[in-house]
Amino acid sequence: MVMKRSGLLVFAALCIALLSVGVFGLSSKAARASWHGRARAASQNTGTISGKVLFSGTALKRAALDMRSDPVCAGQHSETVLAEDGEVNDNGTLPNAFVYIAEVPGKYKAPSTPVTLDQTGCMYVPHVLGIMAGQPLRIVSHDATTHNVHFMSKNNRQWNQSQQPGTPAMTHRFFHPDIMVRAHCNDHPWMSAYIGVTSNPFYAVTGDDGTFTIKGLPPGEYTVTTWTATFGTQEQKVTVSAGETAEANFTFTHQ
Ligand SMILES: [Cu+2]
Repeated sequence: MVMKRSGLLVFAALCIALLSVGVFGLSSKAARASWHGRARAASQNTGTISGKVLFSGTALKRAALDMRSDPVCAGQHSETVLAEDGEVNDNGTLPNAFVYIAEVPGKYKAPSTPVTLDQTGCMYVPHVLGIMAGQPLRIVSHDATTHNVHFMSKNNRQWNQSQQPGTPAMTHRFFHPDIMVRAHCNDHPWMSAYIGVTSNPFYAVTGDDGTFTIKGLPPGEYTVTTWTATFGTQEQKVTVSAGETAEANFTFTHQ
């Protein structure tokens, strides 16, 4: 009788031990799962805005650039060069639209990596670019003629520098946000570029497919602005959620 009872006790103790191992195993599995969940949440705590800049209507006739005043410039083009402003892509979208978010909470440090503005074929490449306030702008020339780079800023000092052929790159910084700084060349009046100077890295320039993507945004509601040289500027309110992509499309037409 005594033996039987102690046998039962041993059996019960074994059952409790097995049960607790099982429970412990389960709870550590649950802990691991929740740790993975947190890690995933940390990498997905920002969101994206992406969309298209569309054009509705008939594209404008773009002016032909007259480069005859400088044979070095004219001699670099075998075909007529059209003004870039007003260009519409084949798929009905706009290139060279500057999409940005003026107000984003927090402070963003300007990258030390320069953005390059090239002068080639007596044209600025790219025609539209974005840069953060304080970030270096590297200005290079591939032309065998003298250029005069003139930045007509609204919120920054004007800047006007000649660049001789074969001379090293020049560096310039804009210290205050400025939408847009127009660049032009005093020697070649057809040359123009636009520089969007921002206080944060949340901007994009559309290319030949007219799309843009702005990543890494903290969740929140933002005013997204799209600037174009020819068709004006539009704003749109967009809500960004963590780990998701919000869509924002803009449609421009003749003003
Ligand atoms: Cu020039």
